[in-house]
Amino acid sequence: MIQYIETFLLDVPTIRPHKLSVATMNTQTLVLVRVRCADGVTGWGEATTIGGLNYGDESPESIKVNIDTHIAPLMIGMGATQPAKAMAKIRKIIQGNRFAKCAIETALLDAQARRLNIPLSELLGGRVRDALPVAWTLASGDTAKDIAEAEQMLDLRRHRIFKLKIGLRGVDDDVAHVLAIKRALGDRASVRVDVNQAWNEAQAVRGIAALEAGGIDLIEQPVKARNTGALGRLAQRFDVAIMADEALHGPDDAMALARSAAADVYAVKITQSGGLLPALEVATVARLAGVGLYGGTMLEGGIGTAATAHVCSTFPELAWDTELFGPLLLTQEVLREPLVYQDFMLQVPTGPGLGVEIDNDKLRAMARK
Ligand code: MUC
Ligand code: MG
Repeated sequence: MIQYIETFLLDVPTIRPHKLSVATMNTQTLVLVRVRCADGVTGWGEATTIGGLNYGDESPESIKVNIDTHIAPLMIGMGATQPAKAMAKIRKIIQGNRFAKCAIETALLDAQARRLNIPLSELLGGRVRDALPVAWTLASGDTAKDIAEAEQMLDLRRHRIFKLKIGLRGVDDDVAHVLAIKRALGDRASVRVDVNQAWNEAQAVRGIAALEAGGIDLIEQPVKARNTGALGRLAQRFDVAIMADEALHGPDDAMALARSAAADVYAVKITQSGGLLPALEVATVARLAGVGLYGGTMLEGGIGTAATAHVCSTFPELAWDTELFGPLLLTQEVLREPLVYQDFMLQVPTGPGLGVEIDNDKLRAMARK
């Protein structure tokens, strides 16, 4: 039985300012959820947003207050050993709040996998891979700094896929910035861009043509999320792969985008999908529609990153790798042992549940008072 649900907000400084078209992040706020069950098992979940309400329609504070006030009271007393049943009830009663639902579902699945003494991936159907290639986002806002950062990541053998955040400056300035980085890195790295919806269709046509000619591999969410018509026209017009990110809020969007052939690749995010089980559905729609998969992040800390890693480890195809670097952007760690990044990959944890443990002393020190 679910006995007790607690939520925590942790404000963690980033290692450097992280500049997106919608926000500059100097801290990331982690929302952690602890679910305690009557049989003594505890599960953890996490949700993060980007720049408060700059990126999406949930904030860390709204996630916490909606769990505390509306979701947790419904769940107390429910059977803890049937996470899918509990979540079906929550999804029926609670509208929206995908991020809050994701955090809760993660905690329930973590608890159940711990109870069964298996890694979470095995509860989700079983992993087909033990390590995931991880992209790094270059978003210092400065071309020379970004090149130096990329060189350092290559030297450390931590990343050889780089995603550049653009859309804050004019199209020509952004293209010059991206192509300078691509020229410096050459064939040693895959260089991709995330426009975070900043371009209109005409700007996108101009920008993507130049980026494609310069050897860029992937263009993420160039136009507004709801302008899926333009996204589809761009996907058809260009050879370079076009990825849907903000346009994708779960299985229904995955299906609608597939029907209109609006994207070549989906960024699968557990929070944007509304949980791990809906994220698996997004991936299934993509597979059936011939859309490529990419393991996306909302810059989560260790809990949310581990959860996404377990989900992605079950994908038969993961053509575009992942960007599960969230914990590496943060200056502090709330886990007892950090996730392992080596040889350009994140190791999918092998212990029971999420396979990571919260350090309670660190949690106490880091939690917002
Ligand atoms: C996004 O839009 O993809 C992912 C990586 C990063 O730097 O920002 C996020 C959000
Ligand atoms: Mg994106």
